[in-house]
Amino acid sequence: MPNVLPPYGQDMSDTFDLVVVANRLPVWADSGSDGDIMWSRSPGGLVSSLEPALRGVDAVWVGWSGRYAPDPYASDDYGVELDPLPDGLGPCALREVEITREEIEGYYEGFCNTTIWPLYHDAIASPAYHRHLWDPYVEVNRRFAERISELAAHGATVWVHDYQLQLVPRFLRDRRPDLRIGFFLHIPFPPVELFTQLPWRKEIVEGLLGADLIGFHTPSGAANFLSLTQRLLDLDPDETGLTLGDATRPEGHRRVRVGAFPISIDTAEYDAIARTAEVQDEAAAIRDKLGNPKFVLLGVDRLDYTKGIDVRLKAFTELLADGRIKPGEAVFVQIATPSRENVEDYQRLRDEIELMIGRAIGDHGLIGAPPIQYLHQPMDRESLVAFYVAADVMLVTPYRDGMNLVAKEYAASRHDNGGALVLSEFAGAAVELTDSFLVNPYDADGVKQAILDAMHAEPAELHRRMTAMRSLLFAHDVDRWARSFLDSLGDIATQR
Ligand code: ADQ
Repeated sequence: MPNVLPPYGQDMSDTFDLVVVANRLPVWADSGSDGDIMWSRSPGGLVSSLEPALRGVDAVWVGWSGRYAPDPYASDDYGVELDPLPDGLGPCALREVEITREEIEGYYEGFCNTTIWPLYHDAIASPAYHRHLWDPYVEVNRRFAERISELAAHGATVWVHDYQLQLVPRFLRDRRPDLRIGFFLHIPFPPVELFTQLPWRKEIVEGLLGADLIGFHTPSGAANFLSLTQRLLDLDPDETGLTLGDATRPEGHRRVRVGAFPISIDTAEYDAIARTAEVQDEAAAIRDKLGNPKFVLLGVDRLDYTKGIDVRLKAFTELLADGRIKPGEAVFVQIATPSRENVEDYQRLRDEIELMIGRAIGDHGLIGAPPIQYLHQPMDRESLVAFYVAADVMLVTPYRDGMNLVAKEYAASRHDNGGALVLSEFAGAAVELTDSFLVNPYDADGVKQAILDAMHAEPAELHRRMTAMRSLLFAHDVDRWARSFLDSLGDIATQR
């Protein structure tokens, strides 16, 4: 398959055995100041997560490219040569779904990020329920389904990802009952009491039930979904899914399997990167530049209000104020990737976080030795791993998180079996990483105590905890995640 993103409408004859569908394509278009489009690898780790599933298969990735339709910079040749493809994509073909600027405002910035995202994260921010945001969500989901049905070979496997595309399974099944359809949700699925606030709750549940397999990160996400099917649609779920018996549908009786598939990382790759001399040197240089404090604490997140960056900043600042962390004893480094900068809640969050950091530095800083260092910038993987290697304590304190890959990346990078992970109970990762220092992010004193416990634990204790977490991550890596999802989907389809 050539490395080409073809012009719209010129690739109708190609069909594929595996169709991966996500809001974003793995390559991303940015408009340069001269009007040219520049292509880069998309932010976010879905590409690396799916790489094993794409290897050696006749696959296509369907998504939005970041350019608006109709493209203001369109030339005669709307296609673009992508040679070489970003690492890890192998020979996967890419196909774009056309979305206008206005639709992105309603569908993505609106319904996805101001309705679904907060609602599914415990309504930490108030979800917006607006009909003018719902309509573009339906429209764009329908367009994805149309595009997929053009591209999927007869009997193909379609794997739909995440909260932006919850209606796609139903729309797709209506058009193409021959397909095996899997859906995976990367964020938490909320409890019934919260979900039922949504005016379009039935439509979303019915949309998801178009899939053969619906995967969540945790058993509680799966259980929440199953109880909703009973409450809203009067269905009769069991522990592993439900059987739909609708004689009016072309497929008649159909089993939908629902389960937990906790995503993971390429553990061996993080381990290998961390072992390189370059990364080891870089880690030593980071500690050096920080003034070689006794303790380096680290946070790494997208700048998102769900991540509890404020939780750890408050705890660390109070520990300085209480004198339980001495001046110069510890430095807290917070790395935050810019995120969703067009959404108002995110603009406000950035101001709040930066105000907290400024105050803490003003109140507790020494000349030439601020207790907090803040980087609001994306970083390449090697540099990130160098920070993981340099950090004595990793702080992962989300109010709610589907999984949280940073927690796993930190443990995978600690081939010395050192370092301590402070982890929120409300991250999906807490189900597996029970040897971390688990905290309730709403309990300020508990978070402070856990940070102190992590800083002062005996090396043998840290070694025991880290060894256990690493062995789990080597056994359950991302390769296994992708294979187990696709194998389960294959099993169901053959039982049909
Ligand atoms: P995210 O909310 O984006 O993902 P997370 O799982 O932590 O959260 O993944 C973030 C990724 O971005 C990590 O791989 C991390 O290394 C990277 N990253 C963070 N800061 C960075 C920086 N400054 N520069 C470069 N890279 C950076 C959603 C859900 C999660 C779920 C994942 C996967 O919200 O709960 O774990 O999907 O399903």
